Amino acid sequence: MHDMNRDVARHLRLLGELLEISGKEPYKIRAYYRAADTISRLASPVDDMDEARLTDLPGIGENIARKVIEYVKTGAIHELTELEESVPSGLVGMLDLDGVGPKTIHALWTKMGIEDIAMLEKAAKNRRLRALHGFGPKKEEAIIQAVAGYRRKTSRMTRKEAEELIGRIEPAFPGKNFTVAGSFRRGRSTIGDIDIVSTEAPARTNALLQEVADEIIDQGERKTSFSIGDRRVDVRFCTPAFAGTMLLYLTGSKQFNIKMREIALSRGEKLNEYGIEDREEGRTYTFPDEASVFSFLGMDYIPPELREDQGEIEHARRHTLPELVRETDIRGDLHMHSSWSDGALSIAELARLGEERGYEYIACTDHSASLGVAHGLDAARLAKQHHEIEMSNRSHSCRILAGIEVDILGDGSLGLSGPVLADCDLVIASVHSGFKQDRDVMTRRILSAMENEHVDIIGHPTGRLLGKREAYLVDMERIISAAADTGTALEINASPYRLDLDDIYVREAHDHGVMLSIGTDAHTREEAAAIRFGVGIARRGWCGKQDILNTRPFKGFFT
Ligand code: DGT
Ligand code: CA
Ligand code: CA
Ligand code: ZN
Repeated sequence: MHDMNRDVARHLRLLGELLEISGKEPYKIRAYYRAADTISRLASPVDDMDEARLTDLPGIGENIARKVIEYVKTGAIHELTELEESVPSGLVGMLDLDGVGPKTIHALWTKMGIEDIAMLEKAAKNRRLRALHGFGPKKEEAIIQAVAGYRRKTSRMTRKEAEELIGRIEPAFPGKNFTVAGSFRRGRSTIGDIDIVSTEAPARTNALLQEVADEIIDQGERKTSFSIGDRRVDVRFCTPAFAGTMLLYLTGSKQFNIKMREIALSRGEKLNEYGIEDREEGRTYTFPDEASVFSFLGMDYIPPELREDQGEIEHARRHTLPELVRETDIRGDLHMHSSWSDGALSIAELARLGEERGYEYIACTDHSASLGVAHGLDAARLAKQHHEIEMSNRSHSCRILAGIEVDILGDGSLGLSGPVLADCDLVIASVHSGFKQDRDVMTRRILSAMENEHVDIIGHPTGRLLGKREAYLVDMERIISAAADTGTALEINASPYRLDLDDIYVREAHDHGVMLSIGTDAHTREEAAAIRFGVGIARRGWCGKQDILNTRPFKGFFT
């Protein structure tokens, strides 16, 4: 369809929907829907139709024809703009919910004052909708489900959710011959959909997928798409002979693929999923793995985490790629909570967990007692904790560092006094309250924490919670340059719900010579394994071993 026709149809439909939401005359509304339908089916573009030609079309009268022309000329329909401004802005968004139409929205709004998805969800969960004519417990439940589905569709997955989904999909690949590609393989902090390259027999996998998929979107010998838990999965089948180019293509990113294809072209070669065609020789080379593709093109192997067309391709051609930090380089976790505050593990359990993970040290960084965080430690309890840590360190090879995660208060001062902080081995300072401050205030607040001589690390520097809370407003450029000046490390909080700092800031920090520190913020055993997510982000930020604080051996850690 023509872009313009699609836009015009969408705007006419929205005009009808808004009229219906506001409770206007039904005949007028139907006219807009009908006109939208007509235009969306039209073979020729409306751009160059005059009023006479438009009114010849079925269902389009003078009034609507003028609106079409107005849209083509100005990119807007005045009446629609006015209508949009006259109703609460959240009403239209409710149209995105499965099974909720303009008529329902009209009733919800006028009879219950519901103006957006959040209010609707709350009313459904509090069982208030059933008071409305035509609504019952079933409909309430359907709305709760529709909101959940909408949230999943519009939000990206955490890496944890993606891993859980992959675990559910695995049985469809009994030979284990599959690789998860796409943004997941590149180590991105959030995942849109899951892409898989498989060398298994398509027929068998397709049959097995019937068991794990919620809905098969499209099934074939070359590719299959399905949904699971409202998430999308794309599978590409290939033979081992050309798995290299297939995996390279499906790992992306798109920008990376485009640049790689350009490089091949400049050599007189055509790169695609199936191989590299030498146009002069008229033959196609195939590659069983990615390494052989890179070497054929005269490049060093580019780790998936760097494949974003951010300079890595040029470095690979000049053989100057950095050596990235690996999970095995990590000698300890610099952010964990114990049962002294809101964690599940005792100090001794932390030490044993560290031994199991092969760590030399773990920083126990419980919360300080101040506004906002439950079970925080005051100076007296912190001193008691230090005693317990000393005891543990006598009998465990994994040393516990007596750390603290101290609150950065609203005015930039810290939740514990200087002498108390001086007694700690490691001080993380974090914002846990007053997220709504404006950019300049927040920036100065964090800067003053960095200037405090006792602060070693700024915890989760932007404060975002993926899918739940936006980062607070803060000037990261200034934070990064102050980190360089004061020698304060910035945390890569490895929790899959945070991943904060994210890759772009990590790269910037790295470029400014700032030290980064990876901590899981774990409150349980399982969460300690999140360190791998943090390492992925560090790699995406071009960090080597030397850029990460906790690759340092325990001896020399404080020097
Ligand atoms: P996502 O799913 O939003 O987290 O991000 P990706 O990177 O996984 O993107 P997706 O799933 O749309 O596509 C998977 C890979 O396929 C992508 O990383 C590169 C490749 N790809 C997708 N679309 C294009 C395209 O238009 N051109 C080229 N050259 N490659 C593409
Ligand atoms: Ca994807
Ligand atoms: Ca995809
Ligand atoms: Zn925290």
